[in-house]
Amino acid sequence: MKRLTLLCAAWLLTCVVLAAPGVRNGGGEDVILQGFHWNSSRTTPQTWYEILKQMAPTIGRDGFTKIWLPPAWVDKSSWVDANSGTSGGGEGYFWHDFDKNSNYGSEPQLKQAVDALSSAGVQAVYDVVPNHMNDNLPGTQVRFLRRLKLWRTDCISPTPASSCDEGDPFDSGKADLNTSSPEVSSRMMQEFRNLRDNYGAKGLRFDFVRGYAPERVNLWMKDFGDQAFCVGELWKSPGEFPASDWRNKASWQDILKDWSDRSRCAVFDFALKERLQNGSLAEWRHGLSSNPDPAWRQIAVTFVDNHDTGYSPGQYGGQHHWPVPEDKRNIAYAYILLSPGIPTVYWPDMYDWGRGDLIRTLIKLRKDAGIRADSPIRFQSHYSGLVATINGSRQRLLIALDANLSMIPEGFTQALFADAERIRAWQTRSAPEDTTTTLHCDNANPGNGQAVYAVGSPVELGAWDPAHAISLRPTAPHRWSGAVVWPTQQAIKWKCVIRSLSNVNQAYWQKDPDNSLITGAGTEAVGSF
Ligand code: 7SA
Ligand code: CA
Repeated sequence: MKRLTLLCAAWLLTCVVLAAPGVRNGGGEDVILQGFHWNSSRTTPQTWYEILKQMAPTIGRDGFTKIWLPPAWVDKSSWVDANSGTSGGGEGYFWHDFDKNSNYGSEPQLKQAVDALSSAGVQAVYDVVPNHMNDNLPGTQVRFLRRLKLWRTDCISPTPASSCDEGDPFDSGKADLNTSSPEVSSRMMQEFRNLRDNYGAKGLRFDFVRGYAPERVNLWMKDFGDQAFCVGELWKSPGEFPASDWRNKASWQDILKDWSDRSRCAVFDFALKERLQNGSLAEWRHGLSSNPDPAWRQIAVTFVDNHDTGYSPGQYGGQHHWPVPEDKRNIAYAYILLSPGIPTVYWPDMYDWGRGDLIRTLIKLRKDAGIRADSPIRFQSHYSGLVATINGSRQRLLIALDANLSMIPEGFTQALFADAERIRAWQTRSAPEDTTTTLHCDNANPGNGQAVYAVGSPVELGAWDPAHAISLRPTAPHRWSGAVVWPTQQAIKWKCVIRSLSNVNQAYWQKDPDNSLITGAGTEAVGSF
């Protein structure tokens, strides 16, 4: 009887876990292609949808599992910015109707492109823009009557605008829709269902999510498909929140995780983007995609650039609001494609600017290793540049980006050397679980300006290079200790070493023989001078 009770309890627990409303991140094994750039709506003589249909087999073969399509709704806006001397409009972000005959091509061409992509194993994620619409041009499928407070501006006087907008205004807010109005919200829901049922939409990219409530996105997604993929574009730095708002003092990661928790959607990793732009290589680890908590890693849709931040082929070079510099683009793609999170590749980087071979190789390496959105990543910060191990479901990867890692640890085979060896990756056959071992060095008497380190065969201990040994700290008289996280069941050799704090080459080694251990066999190991 007892055994039966246990089985039932386990079954119930499994049900609860499975039923728990998880984040709609597509399962965490996707590689996404941003299937357009800023000038894609202006391509000639072919329409963009014709190009997508033609490229569909290539896109599938290159390893992409999802494609982010531009907004499908017709946009006949046009604007000139006298200050910057630029102009634009028609890209879909100032749409006036749900009509799918847009500057990207005709409705039949859209359907043919999506069918071709689906046949190539690539799912369509549609970009949707519920925050605002062009209030100057009449639509036929969308007729919001101004009398029902359907627009933000209808509520500005005498009631405050906030009563008609669940978030920020786009520009002046004149074009903002009141997404909390039942008529607006249900009309959007109807259109999302239409994209799903008649246009092959397997997921949605929500534009300008700062402009409406995350809970609204959750409501729409419950109707569109509670397990379908969704990703929000929350591009809003902490400083853009009012001083009274907790997010004004929070990190980019906290702001993104809060939005994802409330919408239950994945989110573009602007925390990583900010580090790519402003941080050193060693600080790229502070993106959402490398957070120590897998629940944070798994919501991160990583990218190097997109149609706003990056350059685009064609007029004005696109928008390039915040581009990653040319000399960092290859290592940035190596990082997002071999790391946790859900990587997104920007179309021109893949198909216009000649880094397609590198990206194709990186995608294959990612898939062979079984790297997922929540895969564990461990940074080996005792090297320069970026050195990390990533535990895929099938292989363990070691990556070294612009790093001074010279000796390669046992068990790894070379997988990729690229970009003048600024990108190096090795793989192991299996990806065992990690385990933690505390190392102790006894009879240690470091002098002034000296400290005690552990050095040894694995990359975690500097691959026998004292310059990359890990530092220990005093935990008892003449005992220095430190914890190391590494794969279990590995035969390790190591030594205690006293090293000068100022000169890495001045090292006093523990006498032979090496200390040796099998990781996971115990929780600690002792060496002695
Ligand atoms: O500056 C870059 C970063 O530097 C870093 O050092 C900073 C970062 O914080 C800093 O650390 O990032 C800042 O700047 C970003 C870019 O502006 C901001 C970000 O919040 C801020 O921190 O990102 C915002 O702007 C992006 C373009 C948005 C983000 O969601 C938003 O947060 N991206 C998405 C949203 C839209 C709009 O749907 C799209 O915009 C993007 O492609 C999409 O990805 O309302 C009626 C009306 C009047 O009010 C106006 O006066 C009138 O002029 C209409 C007219 N507005 C026109 C615009 O002036 C014109 O530019 C409009 C009709 O057309 C154009 O708007 C374009 C927009 O320029 C373009 O980017 C829009 C519609 O066609 O489509 C695109
Ligand atoms: Ca709004």
